[in-house]
Amino acid sequence: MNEFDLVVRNARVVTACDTFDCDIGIRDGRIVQIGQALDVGANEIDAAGRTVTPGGVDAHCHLDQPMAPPTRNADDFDTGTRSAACGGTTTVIPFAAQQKGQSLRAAVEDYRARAAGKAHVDYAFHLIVSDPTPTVLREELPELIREGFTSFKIYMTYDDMKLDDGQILDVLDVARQHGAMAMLHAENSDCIEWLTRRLEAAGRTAPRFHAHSRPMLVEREATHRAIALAELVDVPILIVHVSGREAVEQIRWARAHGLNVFAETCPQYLFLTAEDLGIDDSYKGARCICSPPPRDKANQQVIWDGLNDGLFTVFSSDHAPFKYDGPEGKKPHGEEVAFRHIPNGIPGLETRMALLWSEGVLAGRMTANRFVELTSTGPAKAYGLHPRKGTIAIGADADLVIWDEREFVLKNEQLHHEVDYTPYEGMRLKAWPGVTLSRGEVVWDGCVFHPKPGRGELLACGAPTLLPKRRLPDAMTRLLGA
Ligand code: DUC
Ligand code: ZN
Ligand code: ZN
Repeated sequence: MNEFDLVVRNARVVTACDTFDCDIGIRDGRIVQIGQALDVGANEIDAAGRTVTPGGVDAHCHLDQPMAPPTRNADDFDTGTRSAACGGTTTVIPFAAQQKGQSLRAAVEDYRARAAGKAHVDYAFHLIVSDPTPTVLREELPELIREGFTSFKIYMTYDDMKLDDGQILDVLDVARQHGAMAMLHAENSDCIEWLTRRLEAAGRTAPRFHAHSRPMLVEREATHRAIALAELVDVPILIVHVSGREAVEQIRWARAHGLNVFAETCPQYLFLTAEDLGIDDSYKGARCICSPPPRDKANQQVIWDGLNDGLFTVFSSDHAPFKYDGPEGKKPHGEEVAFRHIPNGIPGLETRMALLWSEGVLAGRMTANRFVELTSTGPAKAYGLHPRKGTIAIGADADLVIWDEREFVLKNEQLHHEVDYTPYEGMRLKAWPGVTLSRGEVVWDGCVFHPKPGRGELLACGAPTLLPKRRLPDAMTRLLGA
């Protein structure tokens, strides 16, 4: 009998901190040996001349998230994880979203049912807390954290989701007491509403005015406020989908003052600008409507700088898939509508890894180790999945990407999501995953997807491991004597 189910031979392995040549021995879905000239496995993949990185952890994507009709996500756990696998992502973390008036537990059970039997790669859930009732704060949230749902998103905008400052403090306090990670969508809701009404009154309702309704100021103000609220409670936070300079400056300020403020950014803030929402009133710009909106070239450079100098911990897709054509997506009921009514979000699960590998690493803008840290190790640590996920090490899940370096022009028809466009159509890329292994099984071989719905497992997350275990008593405990 072979010692290994699979050996990946002659790999140039890149982790967040090291680069080395070796064979990887895999048994029962885990990495059991790393070395040279390993024994023959039952199966073998020769990776000679190719780089092998940990499978991607996409810590921000939306799959089959319940929403008000007619709007519906184009991808569910089947098509979304298919697309993830073909793009080199082996763990996804979408959101179990609480509706106002709904129990958080019910939201999780509903979402568990939506995922059951469908996923091709492993997944965990973040929670979205939109109704922090006393029961949610005192019972449901602490229980769910204990059960492995250790991160939750807080919205500062969107009427059906947003919390006021007092509610945010309450939820952050639960994160502090139970060691969870709070993720903040930082945009000032009232400013957006005020600007939107002004634009509508002036007849400016084309897709491109979405960007005008959410200038960087609204992101800057909310980022500042989120940081202040977290400082008051004395809890680490992670600001999601940071778009440009003004929010970055707030986060740098917080860091310089010793606050534990982490940050995420996404491909759209590197590769798109507000002009992709339209330079005239064409409806096509609806395809690139997302929030915060993409900014300009100068802000793209600010994001590149933050990726390289450690400001960002996480690089996610924020895959929020809506079809351009069709009544459930960007044209609700089949109609071209004012920007206020256009669903926010763009697809990106499948392109996230290759965009950053091509335009970051192979274009000489980023080290390969930093790429791994941002796309895999950082998110795994932020959300309590490391070291099972996010690295190549003995004992870790055998989630691997073997890269093929070849030039090609990206086309939506090559992708495996259910969305009828990619914002990156026509981009010239230098690489794509040649093999994706999920717990030692080939799910993508560079040409063909190997479907096995239901093989993906729901992961219980531990506490975030970006920081040392909390020293006690902390400031809030001292203040309240609790
Ligand atoms: N925020 C997200 O995180 N995703 C899609 C839309 C949004 O506003
Ligand atoms: Zn958001
Ligand atoms: Zn999102």
